[in-house]
Amino acid sequence: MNHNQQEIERELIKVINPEVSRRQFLKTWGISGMGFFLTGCGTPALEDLVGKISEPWNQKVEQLIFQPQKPVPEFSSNQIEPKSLIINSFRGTPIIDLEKYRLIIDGQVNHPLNLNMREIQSLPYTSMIIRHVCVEGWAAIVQWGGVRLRDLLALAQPHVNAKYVYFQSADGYYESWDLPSVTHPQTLLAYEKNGEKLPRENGAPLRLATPIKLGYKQSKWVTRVTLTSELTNFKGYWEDQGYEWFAGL
Ligand SMILES: Nc1nc2c(c(=O)[nH]1)N[C@H]1C(S)=C(S)[C@@H](COP(=O)(O)O)O[C@H]1N2
Ligand SMILES: [Mo]
Repeated sequence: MNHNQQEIERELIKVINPEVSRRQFLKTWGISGMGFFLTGCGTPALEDLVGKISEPWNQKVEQLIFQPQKPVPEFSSNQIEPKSLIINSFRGTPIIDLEKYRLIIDGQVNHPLNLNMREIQSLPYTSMIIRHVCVEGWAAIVQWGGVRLRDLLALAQPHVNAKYVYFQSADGYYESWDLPSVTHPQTLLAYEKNGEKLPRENGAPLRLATPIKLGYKQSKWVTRVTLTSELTNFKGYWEDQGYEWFAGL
């Protein structure tokens, strides 16, 4: 069974703010939205926003973000298996206009973000060599480079009641995660694979990568990250067909 994007969006709107209509929703959070990085003069620069991290906000999330979570041991560069990562896309590779591409972070946050790739790549870079495991019976040791999701959440400042994170992808794929897994130091939004610019079929410009969850949790072509206090009837593309939700490794 396959759910369409509008249906998923409607479910998400219900948990974010039951009162707003879809149109209002799009106006507030979407293309014409109130993100911090809309072009034009007078909008706060990334540095200004980073400065605001010292303001009080969700203590629980702050703890999750800054407390040391145990890292998963990594591999060395000579262990990378460049041919083993099998392309696994339920609907082919979507066409994304990189000039227009934005990553939206919204929902239960103080500062919704609307970032282009230049802004994302100006954030601290992290590289890791980990094993990707697909339930379909294959695995691959891969190097991923990108930004820690926890750094993006620190900028967005989650509300006290934020508990889950929804990821929407350009191909209609969707996923939901628990917050501690999202703030794990090895959970990245990656734009690099095995030392090269992330290929389109592997999720360019931005995909999830982590050593703590199965392959199907690691959304490719991520366009939107939405924090919520509840899970909806839609938990994830594979989960809604019976796969396990937590899917930890
Ligand atoms: N948007 C999107 N993300 C996705 C998928 C997909 O079909 N669409 N497939 C998932 C599955 S099952 C796996 S194993 C990995 C595969 O990543 P790769 O194609 O880069 O090897 O992507 C995951 N993320
Ligand atoms: Mo997979």
